[in-house]
Amino acid sequence: MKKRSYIQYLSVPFAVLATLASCQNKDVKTVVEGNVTDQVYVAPGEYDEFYAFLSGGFSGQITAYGLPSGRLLKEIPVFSVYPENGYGYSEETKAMFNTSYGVIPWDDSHHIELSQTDGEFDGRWLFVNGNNTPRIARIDLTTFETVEILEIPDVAGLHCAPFVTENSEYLVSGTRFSLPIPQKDVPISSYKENFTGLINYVSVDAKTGEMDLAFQISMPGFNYDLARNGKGKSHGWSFLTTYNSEQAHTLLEVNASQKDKDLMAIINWKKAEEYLKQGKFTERTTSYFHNLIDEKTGIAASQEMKTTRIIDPKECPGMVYFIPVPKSPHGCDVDPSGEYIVGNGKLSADMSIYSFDKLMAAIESNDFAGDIDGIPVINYESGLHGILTKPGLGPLHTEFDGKGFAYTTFFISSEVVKWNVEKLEVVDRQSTFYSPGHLVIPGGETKKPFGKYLVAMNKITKDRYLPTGPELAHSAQLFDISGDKMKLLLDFPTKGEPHYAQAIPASKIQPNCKKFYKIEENKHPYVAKGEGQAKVERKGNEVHVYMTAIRSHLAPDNIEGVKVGDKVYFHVTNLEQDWDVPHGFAMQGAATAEILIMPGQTRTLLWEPGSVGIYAYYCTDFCSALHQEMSGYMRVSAQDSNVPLRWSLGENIEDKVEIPES
Ligand SMILES: [Cu+2]
Repeated sequence: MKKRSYIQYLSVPFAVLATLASCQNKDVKTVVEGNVTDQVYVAPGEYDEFYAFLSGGFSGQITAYGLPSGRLLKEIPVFSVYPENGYGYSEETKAMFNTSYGVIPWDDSHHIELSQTDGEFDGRWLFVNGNNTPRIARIDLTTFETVEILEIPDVAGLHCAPFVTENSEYLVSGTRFSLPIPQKDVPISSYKENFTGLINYVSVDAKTGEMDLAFQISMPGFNYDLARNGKGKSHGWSFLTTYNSEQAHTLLEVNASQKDKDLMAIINWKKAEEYLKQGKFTERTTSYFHNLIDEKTGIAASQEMKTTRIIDPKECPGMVYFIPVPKSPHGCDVDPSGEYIVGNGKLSADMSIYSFDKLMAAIESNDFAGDIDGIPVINYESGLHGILTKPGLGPLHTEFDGKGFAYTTFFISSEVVKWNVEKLEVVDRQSTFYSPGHLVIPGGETKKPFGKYLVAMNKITKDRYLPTGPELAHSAQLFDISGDKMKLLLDFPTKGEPHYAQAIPASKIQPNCKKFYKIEENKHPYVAKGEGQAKVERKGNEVHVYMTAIRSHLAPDNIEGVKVGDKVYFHVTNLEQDWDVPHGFAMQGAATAEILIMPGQTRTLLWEPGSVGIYAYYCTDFCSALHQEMSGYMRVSAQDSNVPLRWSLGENIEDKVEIPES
């Protein structure tokens, strides 16, 4: 296949492309040189060296892979309901999808951010943004479960999120689409007068990881695209790329491509903290939801938040600056030293690399080319470390190897280019298959990258895998970057659109991984901590079944006295205290398929029987040789029947005492 045909799909002006170097269309079969099997083969019984977390894009999830094998380890449901374990269906997790727009059981997950301490991954939490309904989620890396989701108010398309600061003080995000704030019914053509962009700072509790919207900064109505925070000498600063500085509101592919350059926003968040302390903010009434799982009960609860604090740069000098950046920028990446910031334009032949020291000197000496809405614009040349000229077509994202080199993906010319950050020289290029978006080097955005592997996440995979109808799997490609030249090692298919990823040494997560929940610490209100506590209770038309699961039976396994019109809550506690022994629970005719209950955990399935009869329930996770026998029956009677409420296990239900209705 001809890679250049992709150009036809893109709306990049041809004149721009024609002047640029074209890629070599290498023969696919000869790209892998020599035998690289040894480098990616992880023998049975051995572990991978790294965990890689890939966002699922439009699947709303995250997938964990092992590197270098590319083996899929787990799918972690985040913003979308998940049939495998009942996330979003179980009564405990339903509240995770509450938002100011109602229950939203779907989203588009984009950027993975691992928590950091002193500029290095600490293996505690994983953060990811929901792009469509603006949200940020936190995953606990001891359990690989989503434990918190915070909505971000008054923004749209939260693509620019959730970028972590050096000690996880904040997660920084910016609105992709500016909006009227507060929302109002205005002509779209009044964009320039009525639309505002917000940059949001979510604080992270250093002990618990709990998130809180600390403040928002009101900005001109541009599109905020991507960000990184400073590290080392630039700690305390955030860098965000923005496009559509034309403030167009229609046919952006043309109308937001008018000017020669766009802008990078530079924010001193320590200064913002000072202004916050001085009370220089406006408190705004709005609505957004904070959903948090209680560690002791395992139950999510939602809180509607009603105020937010907005800081206006016009009233807070020294807090926000702009500098021109090549047209339609995407990536905005800070090198491990914190000195260099890579800004690149998708529509530019060159990449601009900024120097933090020079930016600070320019600010110090008021070296400005004017201002936009009271925000000073630093003179382009004054902030530049230099320009990397014509490295490829359509530069997107850059990561670093910790040895002085940067690696940038080129979407249009389908390649990864390695270049020397100090000298601004290209030193190597490798084709990808095809059209890479993000790339990741384990630790590549931290102070200490593990410059051994690079994974390119490609948008198109034509001809790489066996065809699967009109849709093909997206692709991750693993490169060895330990030597002077990059070496392609492996392709592996991914779930959804692997938007961004981060990878961390397994040694930082593996020792802390939880094996089971301690049953004595289970504070769920409907827990049954042993079969002696299994029971059925009626409260009006609600029936609560306190059920236990242990190899190889469910208790109780005979239940009578349930009526049509009841709401039956199966609270199933998995009594196992052993690693990797979940039990499942499914009820015939239930509107949701099943729940999966981890050892020591309680999960609840709601079932509303619609007609009389005998219904079977069973364990869905093949847990023992007698798994098929792990089942039970429920008898459902007419609404006006007088069948008593009874339950049993291992004895005739007729011998059980009748329970009077309460
Ligand atoms: Cu089972």
